[in-house]
Amino acid sequence: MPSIDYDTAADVTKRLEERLVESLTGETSVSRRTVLGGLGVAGSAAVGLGSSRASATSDHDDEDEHGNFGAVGEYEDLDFDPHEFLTAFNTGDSGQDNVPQQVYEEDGRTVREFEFTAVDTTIAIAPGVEFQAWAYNGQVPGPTIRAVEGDLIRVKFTNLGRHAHTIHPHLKNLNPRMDGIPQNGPGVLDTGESFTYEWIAQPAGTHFYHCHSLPLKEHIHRGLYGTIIVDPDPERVRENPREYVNYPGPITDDFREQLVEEAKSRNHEYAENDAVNEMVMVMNSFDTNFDGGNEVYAANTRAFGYGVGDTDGEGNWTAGETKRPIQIDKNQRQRVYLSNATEFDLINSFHTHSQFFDYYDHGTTLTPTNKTVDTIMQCQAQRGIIEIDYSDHEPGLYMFHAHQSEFAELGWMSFFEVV
Ligand SMILES: [Cu+2]
Repeated sequence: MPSIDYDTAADVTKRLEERLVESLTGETSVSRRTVLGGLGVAGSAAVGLGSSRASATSDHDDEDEHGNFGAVGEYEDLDFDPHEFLTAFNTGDSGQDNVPQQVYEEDGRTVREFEFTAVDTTIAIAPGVEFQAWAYNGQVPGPTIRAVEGDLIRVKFTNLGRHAHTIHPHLKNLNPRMDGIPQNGPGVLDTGESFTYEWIAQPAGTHFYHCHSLPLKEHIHRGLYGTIIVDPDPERVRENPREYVNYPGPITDDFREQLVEEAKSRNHEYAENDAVNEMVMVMNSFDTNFDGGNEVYAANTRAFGYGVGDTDGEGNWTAGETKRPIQIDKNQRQRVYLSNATEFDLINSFHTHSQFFDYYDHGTTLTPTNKTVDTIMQCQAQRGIIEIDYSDHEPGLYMFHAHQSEFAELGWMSFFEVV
């Protein structure tokens, strides 16, 4: 493949990235997106943009308001790697080192137990640009939880942040005490408090979780959100196929088997799932000057995180920088679990270049809700599954990005590298 494509792609990524960082440091003359106050970036030295809050307008910028002082957990983790996050599923059996977890049986049901801790931390959202985040287990997005339909998800949650937090799951939840809202069950958890949430994993699909403390928009955009994937149970699909299709016609035996096979491909406990390359992308954004509008957009936190950096054109990327395209095997089935955690903007979107894909809104059906599209949009907390087939494409770089062009230019633009 001609390396000029790589050079051009690297150049585009670099120029956009430089422009974004410049706009954040007030060196260009761009509108409300210029950071308030006299911030300066020296070389690649990191600056805490969150510290500019004193000079920014905000109706909620005072730590004292919540009266929560005391022991405060602090992660200094600036090493979040969006490439590792992309494929980091926490199933109870296996997952990330910073997510204590286990699987066991209880009353005939599989329990997948996780320990979550909310902390105040600093995350890198672009080269040299830091954001004062609130984060589950010190990372944004929060850890991806993965369970099988009908399992019990048990989350032992401790709040070590300075504000009061909860975990609210977008699941079908039969017990109001477990809803993670201020008005029910344990309510909000103050600094140092703990509560164990228990949720049945249902329905099968791609779901969302987030803090539900007030003011909601700040607690979400600061970083307290993540994805819950509920794998369909193939045996249940065989018995209740009608629940997994948006199709009123007859369910033939062949169709039923087709649905069961599809469910196996989605279930991490089945070999059929090993054949699929699965990724999690959480579309997110950052209001670095706390003016109620976003300055930086991304999938999985790092602006242009899957853009093109320095390369020799043969898939060898310069070490030390996480920025590189998502490399995929063209002969493997590709599945993206996509969630929208963007605050302040009404919608976000996902668009592929030179390519069309199938989309399963909320991931709750085993047949696509949108067939052969190249753009889908999600409102906040909406999520779904994208399945992309590159088997007939030539190897090389294929761009994907939000088709709000502003979001793309401010960080939400990346590439698949098809090999
Ligand atoms: Cu919160």
